[in-house]
Amino acid sequence: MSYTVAKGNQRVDPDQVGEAGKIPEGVVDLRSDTVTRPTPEMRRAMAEAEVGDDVYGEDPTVNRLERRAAEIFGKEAALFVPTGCMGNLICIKVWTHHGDEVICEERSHVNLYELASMSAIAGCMPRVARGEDGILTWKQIEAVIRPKIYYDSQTALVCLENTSNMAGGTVYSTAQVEDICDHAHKMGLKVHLDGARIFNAATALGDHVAVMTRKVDSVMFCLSKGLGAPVGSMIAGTKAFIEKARVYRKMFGGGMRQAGVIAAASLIALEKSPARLHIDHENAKRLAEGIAEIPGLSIDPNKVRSNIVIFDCSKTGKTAVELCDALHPHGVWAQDTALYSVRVVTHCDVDRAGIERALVVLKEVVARTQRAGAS
Ligand code: TLP
Repeated sequence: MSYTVAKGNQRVDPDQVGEAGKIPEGVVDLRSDTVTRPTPEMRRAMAEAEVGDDVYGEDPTVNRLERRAAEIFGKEAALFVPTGCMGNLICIKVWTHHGDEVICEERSHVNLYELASMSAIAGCMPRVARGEDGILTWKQIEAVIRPKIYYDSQTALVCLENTSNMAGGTVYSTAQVEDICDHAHKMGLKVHLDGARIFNAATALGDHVAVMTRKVDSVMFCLSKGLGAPVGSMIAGTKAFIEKARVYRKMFGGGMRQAGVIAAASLIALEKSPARLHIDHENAKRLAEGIAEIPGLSIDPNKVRSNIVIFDCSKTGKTAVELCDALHPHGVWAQDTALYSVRVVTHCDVDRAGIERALVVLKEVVARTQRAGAS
């Protein structure tokens, strides 16, 4: 059996990637906010970064990034990790034992897109619940908690995702998160927050990440998505938690050496990018409103609160892959997320003109596929 990158994901021919890996001129790449390129300021900071061996704790730039992240999140400590997946896995590993269950939303990243690492590596079972628009309530969580009986596997952790990616970037309010934390803690359960896009959630709520994550036991957030850094995520929590997390980071192969080179870009992302995320949200709203007007496509723009737009294309008679393939030659790149679901994500490398162009192309391509279907 051979594995490939899904068609909707890999749109640049790896043998034809241009100079410095640039997306071809004029392409509106809406596949994900992971596609963003470092800004000139980030590249300069990377070139000039002070570095040391981070496995020895000697990289001054990584240390600065970790202190700053902890400070921003109001947590005792933070740890720089290569990816969001590794960050989530480390947190799950710290809070659980083999044989435990982890409660998460059905569409959550830890359940669907982390190659079952919580089972394969941490030895845990995901126990899923379905939340409306990806948002779990305590009632839904409580219903799947295992009784404390010795012949039942035990629930150890609740894992929330804010924003909820595959539910279309929906947002937990701080009150909802805190309600879950209060109840979970009373039952001796820990709460981990996959906050890959926590700054998008903060922008949507007009709240501060330190307030939003006050009660969670650990939080992971990504620097390499909407914040625009080329690589990296952070996890944050108590000092004792981060001490354990550091051990698992090394065990999972994530001990980096002169990582200050990438931490330097991350510091800029952390300080500067949150303030501009509202632009991505406004662009996502415009995109959703435009998509809602295209015959054959369905989305409720009122539900779009951050930078992710997921629409249904079943009425076009085309699958999501077929639609993404049809858009591609016209320079609009989108990603299929289910048979008839297409995801478009706004980010700092797409401006309003790009959004308008994507809408024109989308309208024309859908109309053409429907005409072709009718003839
Ligand atoms: N999300 C990617 C894909 O893996 C789906 C994307 O394009 O959105 N948590 C959440 C909520 C995420 O969306 C992602 C990545 C991760 C964790 C993992 O981050 P990385 O890719 O850095 O391991």
